[in-house]
Amino acid sequence: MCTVCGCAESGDQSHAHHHEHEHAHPHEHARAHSHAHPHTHSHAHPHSHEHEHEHEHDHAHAHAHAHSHEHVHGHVHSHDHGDHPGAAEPDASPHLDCGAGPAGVEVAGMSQRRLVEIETNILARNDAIAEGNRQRLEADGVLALNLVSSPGSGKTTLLVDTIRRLGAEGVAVIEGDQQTANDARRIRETGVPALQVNTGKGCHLDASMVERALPQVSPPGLGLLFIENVGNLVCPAGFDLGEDAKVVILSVTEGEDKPLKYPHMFAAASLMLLSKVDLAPHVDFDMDACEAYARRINPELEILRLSATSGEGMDAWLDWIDARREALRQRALSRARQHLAMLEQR
Ligand SMILES: Nc1nc2c(ncn2[C@@H]2O[C@H](COP(=O)(O)OP(=O)(O)OP(=O)(O)O)[C@@H](O)[C@H]2O)c(=O)[nH]1
Ligand SMILES: [Mg+2]
Repeated sequence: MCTVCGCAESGDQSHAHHHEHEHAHPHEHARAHSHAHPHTHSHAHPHSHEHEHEHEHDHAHAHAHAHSHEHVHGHVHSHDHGDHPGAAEPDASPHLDCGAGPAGVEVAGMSQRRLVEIETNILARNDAIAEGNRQRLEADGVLALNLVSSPGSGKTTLLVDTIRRLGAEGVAVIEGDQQTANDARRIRETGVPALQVNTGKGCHLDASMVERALPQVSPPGLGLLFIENVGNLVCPAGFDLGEDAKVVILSVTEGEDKPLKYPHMFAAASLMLLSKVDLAPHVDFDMDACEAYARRINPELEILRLSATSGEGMDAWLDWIDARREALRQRALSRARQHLAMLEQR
């Protein structure tokens, strides 16, 4: 973990989604459990300094330091390290696997055991808050979608176009970025309330940030909440925010092997949007291969191809949201029926 970002990106679904085991209501992304946990990743990270204030001016190169500090992106469970599910063909060429230990990550000067302990604590706290968010959102009938991707894959552009098509009523957005309020401003231009969360050196939103943001961005009649996470294909994978589903966006300019290189995100997502397909003729990107890689990581991943610019695929995306909202309604209905039946039995 970097203690700043608290990164516990790990693909450790037993943590990231443990709520799914503990609660009666089904989450469609429970399937993330169904496969083994890839643990190949590398990560450039920010870091924690007790004397943070002393060099706040330095943030622009926060990632370039080679400090030794606490951070965990690893796994807290033991698993077979020979198993790299979803990885590309085994490569016999010499390489350094720094994620092969129980923590799934190395940090100079820290034991694997300590790393595992830190990650476990952070994720347990995060998951408890996320569960509170989820219960609150579900009780209010709000569908919350957590949009995750690398920087610039088109999250905000997609949201703006989605809102224009859906209409602004009952929609709100939480925007996560390290700095600036640019994205929240873009969203507000559509007439939808948006709250910008700046994470500073942090590289993902966590459940506590969403918990604090929610009261500020909940208009009456809220039914659909988009959370645009910090652009980062690594850390946001491990942090449950209380969302109904993670939607991973991958644009055709990024290279089709991203699901293999950054498997945790694709394992955690329920839907992959292959974005900017209007650019496909101009770039060397094999969409079929990309989808096959993504399904190798997560066989149940739903995939849609779209372009906010040309409008291609937007209807299917709106239909997907609708279906998700309907599933949420059905769950609420069935909970209400159960409750009624219980009362009648008394
Ligand atoms: N051609 C094309 N360009 C797009 C599309 N969607 C977004 N873009 C462009 O991609 C760039 C990044 O778009 P954003 O919507 O800001 O991406 P983002 O994922 O929100 O970026 P961050 O919040 O910084 O991570 C902008 O220049 C957009 O105009 C698309 O469907 N087609
Ligand atoms: Mg954005």
